[in-house]
Amino acid sequence: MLTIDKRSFKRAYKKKYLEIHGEELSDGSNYKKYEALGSLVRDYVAENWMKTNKRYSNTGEKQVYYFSMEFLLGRLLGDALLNLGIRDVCKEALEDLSISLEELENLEHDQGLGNGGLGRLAACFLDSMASLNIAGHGCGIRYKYGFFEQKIIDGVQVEVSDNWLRDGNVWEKRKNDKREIVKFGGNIIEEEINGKMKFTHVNYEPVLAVPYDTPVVGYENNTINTLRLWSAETVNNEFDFSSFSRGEFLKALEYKNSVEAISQVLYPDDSQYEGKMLRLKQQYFFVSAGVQCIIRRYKRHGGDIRSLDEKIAIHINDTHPTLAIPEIMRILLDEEGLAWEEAWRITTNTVSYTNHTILAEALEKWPLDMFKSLLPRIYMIVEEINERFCADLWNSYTGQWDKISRMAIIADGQVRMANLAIVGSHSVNGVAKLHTEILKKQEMSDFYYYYPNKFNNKTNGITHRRWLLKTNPRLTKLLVDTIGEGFIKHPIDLEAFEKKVNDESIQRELYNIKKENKENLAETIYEKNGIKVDPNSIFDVQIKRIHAYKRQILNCLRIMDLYNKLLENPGLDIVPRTFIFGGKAAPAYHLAKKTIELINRVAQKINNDPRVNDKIKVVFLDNYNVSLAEEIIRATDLSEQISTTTKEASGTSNMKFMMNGAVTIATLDGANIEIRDEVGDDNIIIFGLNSNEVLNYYKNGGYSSFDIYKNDPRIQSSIDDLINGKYHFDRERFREIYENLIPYNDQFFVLKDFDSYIKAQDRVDKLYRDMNNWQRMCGVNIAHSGIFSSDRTILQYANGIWGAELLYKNL
Ligand code: 26Q
Repeated sequence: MLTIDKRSFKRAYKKKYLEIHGEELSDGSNYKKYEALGSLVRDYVAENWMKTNKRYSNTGEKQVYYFSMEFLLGRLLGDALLNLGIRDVCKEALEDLSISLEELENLEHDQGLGNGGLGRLAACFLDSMASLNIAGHGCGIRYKYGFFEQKIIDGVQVEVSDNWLRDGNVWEKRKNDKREIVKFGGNIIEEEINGKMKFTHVNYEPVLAVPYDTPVVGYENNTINTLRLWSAETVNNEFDFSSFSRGEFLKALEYKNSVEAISQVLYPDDSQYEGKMLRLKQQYFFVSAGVQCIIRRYKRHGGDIRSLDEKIAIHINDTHPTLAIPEIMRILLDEEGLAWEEAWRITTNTVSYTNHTILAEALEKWPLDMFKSLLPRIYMIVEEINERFCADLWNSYTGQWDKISRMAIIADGQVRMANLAIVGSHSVNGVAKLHTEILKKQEMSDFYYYYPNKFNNKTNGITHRRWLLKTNPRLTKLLVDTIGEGFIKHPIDLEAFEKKVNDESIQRELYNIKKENKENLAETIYEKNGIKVDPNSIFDVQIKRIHAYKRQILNCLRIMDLYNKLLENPGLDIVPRTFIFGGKAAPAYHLAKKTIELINRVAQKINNDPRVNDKIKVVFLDNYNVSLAEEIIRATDLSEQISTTTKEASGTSNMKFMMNGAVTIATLDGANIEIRDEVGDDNIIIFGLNSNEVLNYYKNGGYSSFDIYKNDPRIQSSIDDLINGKYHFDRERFREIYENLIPYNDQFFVLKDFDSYIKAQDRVDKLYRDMNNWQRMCGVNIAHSGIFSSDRTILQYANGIWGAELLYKNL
């Protein structure tokens, strides 16, 4: 922990300001003040960063590398100040200088190198690894453009590029001396030398991978780990001036652009299979650079290549980095000269894999010819892995062609990344109990029966440092005042709060804290959307990627239904509600974009109808990202977790909401099940089909949305409102949504769950009227949220998968 007093902080800050801007502090803009503060904090971090790296070299402790296409970090300044333990000093010192720390913090551009849950999980895991003193580092891509910025124009999502590096990035450090070369295309020459095969890669296109390192600050423990993100450059970065004289400069420029394209953009797509060559290039690019650099460092410190797996763990975040498996094999075979069997043992012991989705569309498969021409040597290795694996399968399942072809890594002209990830790793985990059970019993059952010991569950978690301490200082203070500081290092100790939740004065405090947070959010809503919302109404929130399986449509239909009821019966006694939505749709995902438009149209209609305005309002907040999530989550009364059961692998916002004292309305899907088990049925509102019912419908059919539509006049009128011009003069505008629900028979059981959802919402209305009991429920949720700290999750990964010793225990 850094000790620094206010006076020396002020002195250092003024000096820093002068140093980087060449002018006096009082003259500068807030952004310049932010830059100086960021730069000073980075200086504070630098020494411990170096010491941590030294410690890792000296102790030889196992190094864990978390490979991920996405890291959704959000802003870093507040996090760093909190974890360094200097936030209060810094805040007070800046106040003396008439500077507001919050204002500076809000100027930082979100680091949005991720789509959603998977990317944010990676960020939470980095924070927990550093805070638990685990030598765990991130490896990914430094996208020049992050996840697109969303604007809503006329109710419609418009995507704008996220040029997050435009004003510089104080946190990253370019490391020229740690560059790697990644080879694409070309041919492989095979020769036999002294009875051994030798493979030489020729005519390839070399791409330079340049690392940029970002410090990951552990909580008050002096540990600073590293997130290493790779950027693609041409090997000869300078312009070849001779090409000018030959008039070939356009070609040279084209080449430069094509190389740099590799780290240009994050694919804004977390649902559909995108068969883009560029994405395959991105995957091999960062995985190859990462693996080469890990092995180089390991050898530099005298490590024996034969015991690599004892000192290195590589974790792959979904299948996106699966090429790490053949890449390690390539280095062990071709560069280290190991025999296949030994290389395979080392590789599989090193790699572990997490699956994050059971949506079939999201399973990655690559066309063989693309794979072969882009990665010729890697393809040969994958082919051999497949041949050996299929031969083993043949021994166990002789004659069972169907099973063998289902399990094969290469089949139907494609390379199946999930199969490669399972075969080439020693551990496969799901991210919540139900999800893991579905993987074992359904999606991956062939593999589960073949490798029962590889499969395990690691229920997701979130870092309570960002999502409670940083996000909700008011609630944190109440918790510290009532149960002491222990929970900060041991979040499970939040349980002590349960004893206090029947205390009326605590209930009142919880109410007041939520009220203040709601007032702040109401201001933001007014600034962003010009809508006045009542902080006394129930803040009912659904924020997440827009996707059919997450069922924003169910929520929206229920609002349309409530609106109809209020028009029919203006005296209807309901607790006023503000429905808040946020989330981005993949640009090519038509239905999701229509959903956004529908919500905005419904909002427009309802918000402008004075007949219902003292009862309901609807708000769609644009450009949902980590920073906006922080503001919304601490101000939420009701957390909507209403996915079609079996479809949401875990969900993590559900955990953030409960930790901030929201009550959840949920289906028994993903980690909602574990949340229910923790808080008990009285403190969560559950509705809808259970997993067996859903699986049964998928397997045996028997569901007809039309029957429900026909027999329930209430549902019928809301559905008809989609196409009768009520929400858009162009009646065709929302036909796609209508068709998904009725003629296409509602794949996600929106109509089936509708009635039970309405009843659950009526229960919410009743419960909210008893404010003491509601706050008691909120308190129980907070008290039971400690288990969902990612510290718990990371300890389970460290002990159960990585075998990472906790040399510097901080528990
Ligand atoms: C695949 C191919 C081509 C282009 C993009 C993709 C792609 C990109 C991102 C596929 C999937 C993703 C991201 C998936 C994701 O975020 N899954 C979520 O992971 C969370 C953390 O485990 C879970 O809590 C969520 O339930 C799960 O949806």
